[in-house]
Amino acid sequence: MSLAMAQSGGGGGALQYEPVAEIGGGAYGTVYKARHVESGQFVALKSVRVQTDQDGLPISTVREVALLRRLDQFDHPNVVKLMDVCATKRTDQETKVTLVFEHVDQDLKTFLDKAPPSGLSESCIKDMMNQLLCGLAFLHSNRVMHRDLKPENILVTSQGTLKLADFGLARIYSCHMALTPVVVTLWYRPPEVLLQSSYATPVDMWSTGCIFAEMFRRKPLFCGESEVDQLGKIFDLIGLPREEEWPSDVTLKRKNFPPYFSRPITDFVPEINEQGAQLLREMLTFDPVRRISALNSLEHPYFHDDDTVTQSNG
Ligand code: 0RS
Repeated sequence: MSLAMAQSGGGGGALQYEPVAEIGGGAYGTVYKARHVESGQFVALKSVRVQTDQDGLPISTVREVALLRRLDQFDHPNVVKLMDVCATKRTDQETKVTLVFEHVDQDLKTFLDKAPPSGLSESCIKDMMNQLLCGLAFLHSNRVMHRDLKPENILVTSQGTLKLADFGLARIYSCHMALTPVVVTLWYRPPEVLLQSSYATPVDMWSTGCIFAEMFRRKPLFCGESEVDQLGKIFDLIGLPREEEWPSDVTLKRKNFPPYFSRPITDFVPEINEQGAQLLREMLTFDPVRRISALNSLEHPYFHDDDTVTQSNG
């Protein structure tokens, strides 16, 4: 690990790459498309500034980058590849860490925006959901959660391979984010995060449910403008949770909400089939403990019973 971080001293570091265009900016800083000068290969560069103590990098950054590198060795097809890490010392108190990723041409948001008016085919949605869940099951089995899964950070290659990006740096980001007044989207946030109650891997399964619905609708499922508004939109579908289900350690009380009743998924996603609707319900479960996992989702009949119509019609 320390080897990789020290590399920029002798190996040329970020200078090996020439910037091509800005891909996007956000709470994390800016991501650039760049070209590796020697090979001509395109990469995505992300730089994060980290505050350092007397000698070198804070241990949390070293640990997070080491985790990303360890994950990368598995070479999972549905997780974006980390090709290099460069560290450039700025001052005694600040080091710039540049992460070099494989570059992918499109994000899922653009892919959905460009879909034909008739929408995505059932088989395309199934394939993309399967890939998304494979990537997530891999991250979760390595005890990494994404925390901010959304169509903008899910990438789609020209071959139709889906790849998760922008995960595993939550601690590096948080010090930066606290200082950066960017609007973060609430649309993919689960109730427990909106209520500031708990944060674990089920967080990503809620976001996955929102994205599953969006693949059919080609517009987001819950577009809240504030935490309370977001929760209201969620309860309008899943119903107001029972008092026993409401977390006890939160400031927002159940009585602040009107008595919503659960509605059929098909009110919101008319195109979804019965098994898809079942799976989606299990993803959009209020209680994170009872919410379906990525691994169990992959086992769901939605992915395995090919011909639902024929079967149910005899
Ligand atoms: C309209 C908001 C959207 O190759 C894209 C790539 C893209 C990458 C790539 C590879 C590895 C990242 C990007 C990455 C790293 C934070 C990230 C946050 C979000 C997304 C990726 C991140 N605006 C235009 C289209 N767009 C998203 C923003 C694209 C399009 C092509 N190729 N990222 N993003 N890691 N860190």
